Amino acid sequence: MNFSGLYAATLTPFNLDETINHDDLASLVKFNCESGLDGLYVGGSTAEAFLCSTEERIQTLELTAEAATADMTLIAHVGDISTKKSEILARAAGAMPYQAISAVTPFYYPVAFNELKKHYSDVIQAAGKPMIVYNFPAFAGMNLSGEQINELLNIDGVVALKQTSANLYQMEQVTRQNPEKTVFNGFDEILASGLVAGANGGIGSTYNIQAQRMIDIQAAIFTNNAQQATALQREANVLIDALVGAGVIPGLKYVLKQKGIIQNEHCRRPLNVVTDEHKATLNALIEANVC
Ligand code: HMN
Repeated sequence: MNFSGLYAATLTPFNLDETINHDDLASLVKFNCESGLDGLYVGGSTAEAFLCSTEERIQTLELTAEAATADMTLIAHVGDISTKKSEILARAAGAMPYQAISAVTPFYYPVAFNELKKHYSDVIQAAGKPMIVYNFPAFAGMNLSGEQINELLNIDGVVALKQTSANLYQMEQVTRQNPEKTVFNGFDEILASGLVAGANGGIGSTYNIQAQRMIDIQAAIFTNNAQQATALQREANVLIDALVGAGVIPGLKYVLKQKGIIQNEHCRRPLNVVTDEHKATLNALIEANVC
């Protein structure tokens, strides 16, 4: 199966008491299914996965798969710092209608590269589904070289890479050296540049509120319209700058609530609460139809 395309990294709506709000979750999944995107990347950083228990992460995967329409490609993020926990999540995702799994490189404890390769093989085996390796040096703290990324892409069962890095030279090298693999751009603020460097699609949090713009950026690049792609990326980045200022996850939830797609904007502590100043910035962008 070809996984290339654009995917929204899903959010997990919470009630004020930090329990998962099922109605909001279903509503957001339906909204994303009607956005023209190719699929959903479920249970990743944007979903506050590392603030949730393993049971909650499995429940979120279940609820999303139930609410999603059949035309969406579903990727389950099962990454964790523990191989054992990742295997539990992978086994659960393996039994659900997900087309692939993905896992961020384990963080916090230093892991030798051989152990990292074994981690991915074990998780792939537990799921019995194709794996998308998730490289995110800034948060995961693991700075993989191009050669190491190539080695990970050559593990049995690895079909793709989610490259959340602003290193566009590495993006070009990895896509050139692995033409048969899918490589996703992971930072929305450089989608146009990532696609020019060779990415075959993107996965991002801000796609939840600017799906059409991301689709248009990809279309502009694929039709050799660099000027149009730059203009659209600049529009996108005005919004992304405001979200980064507010805190990306709380900011996205705030916008989705203002637009009536979810009713509860709460995040898991200790994530930020959006300040009045940032609310005003986001409100102005909503009023100006930027999102
Ligand atoms: C996920 O794991 O949920 C996402 O795929 C992560 C995604 O790459 C986002 N990265 C982070 O949140 C760190 C981006 O969409 C990011 O939010 C966006 O580029 C704004 O910086």
